[in-house]
Amino acid sequence: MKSVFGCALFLFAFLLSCTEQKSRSVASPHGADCTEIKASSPQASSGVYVVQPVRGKASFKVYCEMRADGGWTVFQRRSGASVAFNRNWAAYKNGFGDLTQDHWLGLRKVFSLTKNKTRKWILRVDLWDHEGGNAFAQYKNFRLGNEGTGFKLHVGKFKGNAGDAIRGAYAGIDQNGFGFSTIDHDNDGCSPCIFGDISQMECSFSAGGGWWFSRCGSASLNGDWHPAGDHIGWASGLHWETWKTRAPYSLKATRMMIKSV
Ligand SMILES: [Ca+2]
Repeated sequence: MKSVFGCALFLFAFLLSCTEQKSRSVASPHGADCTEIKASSPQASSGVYVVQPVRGKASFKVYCEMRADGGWTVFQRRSGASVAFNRNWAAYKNGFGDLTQDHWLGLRKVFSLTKNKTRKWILRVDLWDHEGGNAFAQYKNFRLGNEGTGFKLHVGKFKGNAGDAIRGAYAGIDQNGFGFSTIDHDNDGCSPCIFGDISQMECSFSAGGGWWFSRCGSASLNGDWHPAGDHIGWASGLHWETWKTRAPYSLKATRMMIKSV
């Protein structure tokens, strides 16, 4: 009886060690960015992966949106009010939220991905409204400047059906080439800005969150989230004013992500 028990114990230990070895051998794919991961592992599904940017100092986790047109590294997602976006410079620089849900990856990480000049990057912005509609904006040659430039936004040629809200609905509010602003870090070009009878010093204060504001402008996706029925009329909110021209309309959900080419 004792030896039967011993055998059973041995068998259990053997099976356990086999299972452990099997789980160890399944290494999750990694690469410089989600595009590289998708290219080397075409079957890889959307989820959290570790990336090590080319010439980047450190590796870090990102959410990869794996699509037929390649792997996209997500750096912004909004879908509700659970993660607050009214945060300061340090938070926008370092990132916040949950990678599998609403989050901001962090300007420093996006910079470290896009500073490699041997690759070009496409920015895709996905937008969802409260009525079941969606639209997108895509930009070639996306990159950010370093922290000394305020993580200045650079975008190239636009395509999409949401309109080019980064360059703006009218002249003088082009966000391309502007640094990032938060409530404690002012790069917005307002000192002050005059809108009708309103004088404004800081776009971040009325928008609620940080952005590459240019005399405020037509795009602002990090403002306060507002639910259906209460999403119209807010100066804060998730705005893409070349799509929702009956401004101010706060979007239901947004996603910003980049792909290397
Ligand atoms: Ca200002």
